[in-house]
Amino acid sequence: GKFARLALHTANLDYNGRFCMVSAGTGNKKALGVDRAPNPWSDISLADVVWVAGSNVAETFPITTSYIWRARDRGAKLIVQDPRVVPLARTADLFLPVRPGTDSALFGAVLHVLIERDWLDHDFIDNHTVNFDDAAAAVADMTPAWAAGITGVPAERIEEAAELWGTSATGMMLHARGIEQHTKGVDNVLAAINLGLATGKFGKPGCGVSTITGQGNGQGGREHGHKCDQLPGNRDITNPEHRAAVAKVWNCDEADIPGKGLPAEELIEAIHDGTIKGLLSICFNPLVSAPDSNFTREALDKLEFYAVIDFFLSESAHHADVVLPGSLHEEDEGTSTSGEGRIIKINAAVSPPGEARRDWEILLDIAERLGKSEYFPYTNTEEIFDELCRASTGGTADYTGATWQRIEDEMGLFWPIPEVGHPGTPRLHEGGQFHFPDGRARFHAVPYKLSAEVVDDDYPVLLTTGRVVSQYLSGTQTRRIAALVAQYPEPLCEMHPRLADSIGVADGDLVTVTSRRGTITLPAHVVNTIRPDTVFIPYHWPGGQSANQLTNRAVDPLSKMPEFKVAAVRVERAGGNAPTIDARDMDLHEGQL
Ligand SMILES: Nc1nc2c(c(=O)[nH]1)N[C@H]1C(S)=C(S)[C@@H](COP(=O)(O)OP(=O)(O)OC[C@H]3O[C@@H](n4cnc5c(=O)[nH]c(N)nc54)[C@H](O)[C@@H]3O)O[C@H]1N2
Ligand SMILES: Nc1nc2c(c(=O)[nH]1)N[C@H]1C(S)=C(S)[C@@H](COP(=O)(O)OP(=O)(O)OC[C@H]3O[C@@H](n4cnc5c(=O)[nH]c(N)nc54)[C@H](O)[C@@H]3O)O[C@H]1N2
Ligand SMILES: [Mo]
Repeated sequence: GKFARLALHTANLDYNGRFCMVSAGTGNKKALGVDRAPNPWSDISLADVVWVAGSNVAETFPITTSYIWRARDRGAKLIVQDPRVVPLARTADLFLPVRPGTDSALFGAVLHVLIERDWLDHDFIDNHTVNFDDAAAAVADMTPAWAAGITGVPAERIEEAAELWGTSATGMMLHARGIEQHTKGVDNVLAAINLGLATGKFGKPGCGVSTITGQGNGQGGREHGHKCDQLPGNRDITNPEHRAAVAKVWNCDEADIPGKGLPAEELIEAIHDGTIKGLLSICFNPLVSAPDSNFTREALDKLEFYAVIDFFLSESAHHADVVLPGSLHEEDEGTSTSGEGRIIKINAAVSPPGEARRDWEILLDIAERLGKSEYFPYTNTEEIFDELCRASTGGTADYTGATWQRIEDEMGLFWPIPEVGHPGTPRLHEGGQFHFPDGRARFHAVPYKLSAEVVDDDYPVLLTTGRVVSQYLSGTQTRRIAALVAQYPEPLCEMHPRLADSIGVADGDLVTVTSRRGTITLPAHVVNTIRPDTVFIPYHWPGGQSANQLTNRAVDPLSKMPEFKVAAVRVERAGGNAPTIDARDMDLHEGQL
């Protein structure tokens, strides 16, 4: 962040979490005043009910899953909300087979039932929150019967979810990209938090509504100024006091820090329309990971100058003028902040090979060539960390008391750590204290909205995208590892037998999937663990195998998160005379999923 602002002097810096957990971050700040998981993961094991909404935890967060098993060992109930019977759902007490893009209707109906049955924590609502009445008014008409029509989840299961959540003394809800990567991702998160606030499930052991952050340092990245609107300590780049505090530590004039820049998808659009002509990217493979990849490719081709820092020649790097070989995390030393808000230390195991350099050394060298070395006087990464801690002092993500020695000795430290010697803060909101001047959390009224794209005669099937266990993100690393490629060598189009029958394909047959933006051909994977009106395609592959040829660039108005989890598509048998089908008629039959 400091390099972009002071060495390149650009406002236009953003981070790949813009495609990952920004909807959760925005929702958390609006409702709780702070963007961090409210609990350490050890709280998951203490919950009497665990509700997993839009996360395939067993495949994407195997370590987090073990905390859920510990809760199960104590007898905790498990609710899973997903259009697919993901591995964790096989053992759930209650499965909510939600139609992609309709989670806020489901959460709204659960709040409706909680109110109707008075499964509320009135003391908590009265003393620690505001705006309950607005939230309640917004769900007055959201009956389970109404929500069943929208979500495809039977009304009785919605009632059962409300009962499990509303009558359990403790409960944790965990959500990830399934509810967040939507044009109403922030709404979904706010609707989920409403359920925690209504039942007083914050600030106590075994209680919380929490996002499961994605990438290793996804949390740290969004705290310390990689975002277009942020400065270290989770500070706001448009706030004069915040700017002045950071300028003091950076030893620059406040006016030298540029203002708010464009978020990632708008950056790609500004490149496409010619407003931005140069790009430096580090740890980013937008040709595979950004929505609407044909549009992204056109944008990259229009750049007058493109430099990439990566350890592999990624698909995006093929479009670069200059590629600077950077480092793997095994080759570098520093801290990373986990999804729990725990700062951990990563130690180098090996040195970068050949002409590769450590990422931070590359940035420092570029700063020097630009004549800005006065701002980057570091001789090692510990000095960078110490400065970052000072810059965070007084911010929400306050690292003041963190040192490398303590992080090593104490197996990580949870922020805020506002003074030297402070023990850190594993659980937030204890005593019902939230990060607002009045200390109260905010309920939000969440009306139900449609996704940016809805199914119609031409594109009658819902597409959702995500991950498989053996591949990682844009695949630059895992597509090179034979044992992982052997497990899942190419993307498959997961579909229900009823959809497969209606288009005349069997498991393994090639299907062509077409959206308004692109078309790809891939084998069908016929499974009875997905809603019949939905297909799922993992996104780890480039080019003609890329799910992002199909996805939509529409973003959430507040978080600027693209809608990776819903697009309207046509699915046909490849090459053949495709029978016409209407998956809108393919709702669940009683007893399915
Ligand atoms: N093996 C592996 N692990 C990973 C990664 C990886 O690439 N590979 N990536 C890491 C990163 S950066 C991230 S962000 C996380 C992501 O972790 P997750 O969010 O768990 O993974 P996804 O597969 O993106 O999506 C989760 C689930 O959302 C469901 N879903 C789709 N649409 C909807 C919807 O509208 N509503 C609901 N309720 N559910 C829906 C999908 O069926 C899917 O099962 O995983 C991390 N861990
Ligand atoms: N359709 C669809 N698209 C999605 C998603 C989805 O669910 N569906 N999920 C989104 C999510 S949650 C995420 S997080 C993004 C991820 O999107 P990206 O961040 O673009 O993908 P990555 O594969 O993590 O990494 C990008 C590049 O960084 C390089 N790299 C990794 N580590 C380092 C390092 O330490 N130093 C350097 N210099 N380079 C490094 C890798 O080789 C790779 O080329 O994708 C998003 N895109
Ligand atoms: Mo992510």
